[in-house]
Amino acid sequence: MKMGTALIYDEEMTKYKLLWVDPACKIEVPERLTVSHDALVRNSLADRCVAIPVREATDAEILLAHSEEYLEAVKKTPYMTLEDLKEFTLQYGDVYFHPNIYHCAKLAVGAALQLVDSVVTGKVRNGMALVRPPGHHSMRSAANGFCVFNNVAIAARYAKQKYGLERVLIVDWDVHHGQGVQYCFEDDPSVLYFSWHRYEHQKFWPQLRESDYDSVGKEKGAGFNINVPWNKVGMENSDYLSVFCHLLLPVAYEFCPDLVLVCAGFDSAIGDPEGEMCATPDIFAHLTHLLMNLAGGKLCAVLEGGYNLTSLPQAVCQTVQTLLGDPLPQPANLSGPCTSALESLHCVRSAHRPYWSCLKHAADLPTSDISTKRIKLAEEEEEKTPKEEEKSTEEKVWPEPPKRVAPPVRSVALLPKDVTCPEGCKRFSSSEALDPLTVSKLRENFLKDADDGDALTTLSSLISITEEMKKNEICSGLALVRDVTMAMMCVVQHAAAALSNRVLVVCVGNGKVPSHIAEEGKALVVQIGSESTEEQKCKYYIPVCLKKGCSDMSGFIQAVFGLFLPLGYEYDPSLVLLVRMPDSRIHDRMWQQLTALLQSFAQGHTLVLMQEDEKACVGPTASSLLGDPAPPLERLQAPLPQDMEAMERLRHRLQADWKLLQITAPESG
Ligand code: Q9C
Ligand code: ZN
Repeated sequence: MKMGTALIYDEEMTKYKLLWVDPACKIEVPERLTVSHDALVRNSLADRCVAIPVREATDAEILLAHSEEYLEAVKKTPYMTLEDLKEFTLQYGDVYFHPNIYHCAKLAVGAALQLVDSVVTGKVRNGMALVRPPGHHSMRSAANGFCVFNNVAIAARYAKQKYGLERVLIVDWDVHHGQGVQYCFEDDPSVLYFSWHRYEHQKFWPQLRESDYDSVGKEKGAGFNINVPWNKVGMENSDYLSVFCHLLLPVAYEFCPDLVLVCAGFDSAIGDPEGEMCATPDIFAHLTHLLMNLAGGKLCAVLEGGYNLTSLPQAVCQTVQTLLGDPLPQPANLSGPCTSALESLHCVRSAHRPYWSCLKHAADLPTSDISTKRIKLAEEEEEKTPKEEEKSTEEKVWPEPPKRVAPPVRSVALLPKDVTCPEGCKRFSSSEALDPLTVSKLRENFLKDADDGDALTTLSSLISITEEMKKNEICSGLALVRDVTMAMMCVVQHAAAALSNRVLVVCVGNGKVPSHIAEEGKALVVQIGSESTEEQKCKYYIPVCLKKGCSDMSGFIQAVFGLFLPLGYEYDPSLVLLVRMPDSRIHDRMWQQLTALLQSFAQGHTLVLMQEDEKACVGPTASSLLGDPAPPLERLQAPLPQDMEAMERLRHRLQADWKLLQITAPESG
C-alpha cells in the first residue's frame, strides 16, 4: 500500500499582521508560517508530500461551528479603518484583526477541509495543513487567542456530516487549552476532545475553571472531554509520553475513532515564550507516530500555536517526516515524569474512571479528596513560584534534532524458498560471509548435536541482518525460522555480546525466553502469554500473564500501552526483537498494531521472528514494518478485572526501577 502525505499551505495566509502595539499579540507573526514552510522545503520534506491547494470555506461550512451574527460581523472587517479594527478587536480577548484576516481565516478553514477531504477519500493517507490564523480558541460567537474561526472544530463537524463518520478524535497538543473546541463538543459523544495545557491552577491564560481535569463533558458527552492541566512549566518529554501511554492512547483505542484530527500547536515545545515547556522537537515525531495507527492511519494535523521561530519549524518537520513514514528519532532524555505531571495524570485518570473501561480497574486511585487536593496543591504551589526564576525561555538552547536518515533498505525478509517475498520487502541474502569465529561460536552454542547446514545459514543470516541494522543499512526485517526459541537466543546473545546493543525482546506467547541474558541487563525481555513460565526475578525480565492469553485484545492492548511502551521508551534499545511464539493465538490486527507501535524504538530497527509454519503472517507483518497503518481494532470489550489487577500489581512492583511506569506521585498515592 503506497499512499502519500498531504501538505497544505498557501503564502496568502502570511499576508496579515498586527498593525498596532499589543504586547499580548506581538508573538503571532507571519514568519511563523514562512519559517515552517521553508524548513520543510530545505529538508526536502515538502517535495515528498502531495501538495493540495487551499480553498475558501463557504459560509455554510463556517456556520457549522459559528453563529450567523458572528460571521456577519467578521465579514465586515475587510472594509474597516484601522480605528474600526482596533475597536472591533477590543470586544474579544488576545486577538487582533486586519483587513486581510477574514480572507486568511476562510483559507485556514478551507485548508483543514481540503485536508479532511483528501484523507477521508483516500487520496492520501494523512497530512498537515500549515495555517494562520489558528483556530482552537475561537468560539461560536467570538474570536479569541489569535483565532478567528475554529478550523479543527469545523473540520470535525464537516467530516461527520459529509462522510458520515461516527467518531472523531481531536488531539490538542498545543500548550493552550482549546476552550473553543471544548465548548463545541462538550455534550457530543461522537467527538472525543483531548487537550493538555499550561494551567498553573488557573493562573495561566485563558484562566478558565473549565480547563481543569474535572471538566469531563456534559450529558451524553460525559467522558468525551479530557483535560490535562499542567500545573507547572518546564514539562519534558517524559511527561508528554507518560500522558500518552497511561491516558490518551488507551482511551483513544477504546474510543476507536474513524478519523484523528490534531490541533497541532508547537508552543508546547522547548523555547516557546508562551508555553515555557521543555519538550524537545523530536518528541512530536513520537506523538505523531503513536496516533498514526488509529483510524487506519487517517490523521490530519492542523497548525495552531508555536511562537519560537527555531523550535516551531523543527517540530513541524518532525511531525511531517513522521507522517511520511520515516524511521523515528531515538527519544532523548526520558528520565520519568515529574511529580506535578503525575499529580495531573492521576487526577485526570480518576475523573475519567467512570467513563472508560481501560481506567476502571486501575489500582492507582485513592479516589476521595480530589477536590480538597485541588486546593491543597494550589496552596503549595504558591510557595514555590517565586524562586523559580530560571533562564528565560528565549535564551534556552537545545541541540537541533539530528537528521533522520532512512536506511537504503527499509525491510528485509528471510524466508524459506517456497515462500514468496512480500511486495516492498527485499529478500535477504547474506552478501558477506560471516567471520569464521562467529560461525564456530554458533555451531558450538546452538547446533552442537546436529550438523545442520540450513539452521546454520539461517542463524548466521539473522546475525548479518542485525549487523546491517546496526550500520543503518537496513531498517527492519522479518524471518520465518524452524525454531523461534533458538533463533531468539542466538540473536540476543550475539547482539548483547558482539554488538553491545541494548536489545528489547518482546515475546508474544508462552515458552522459554532468554531470561539469563536479561539478568545482565543486556536485554530487556518482556513476555506476554497465558502462563508465567518463570517468575519475574530481575528488573530486566518482565512476564505479563493474561487469563485468556494473547487472544484477549483488551488485556493485550492495556499491556502494550501501560507496560511495553513506557518500558521500551525508558530502556531505549538499539534493537527490538519481536518474537511470535508458536500458538500465541494473537489476533492479526493486534499483531500488526504491536509491530507498528514498537517501531517507536531503536529508530525502527525491529527484527521479527516467527515460526516456519506461520506463513500467513508474513504479509501482514511486512506491511506493518513497511509503515502501512495497522488496520483498526474493533471496539474493545472491557478487559478482565483480574488481568488488570495483575498488571497493576506488576506496574506497582516495577515502578521503582522504571519511572515511566508511574501513574501516581510519590507522596500522593
Ligand atoms: N503573554 C494559540 O496558541 N495570550 N493561541 C497571550 C501573552 C494569548 C495563544 C498572552 C495566547 C493565545 C493558538
Ligand atoms: Zn497555543
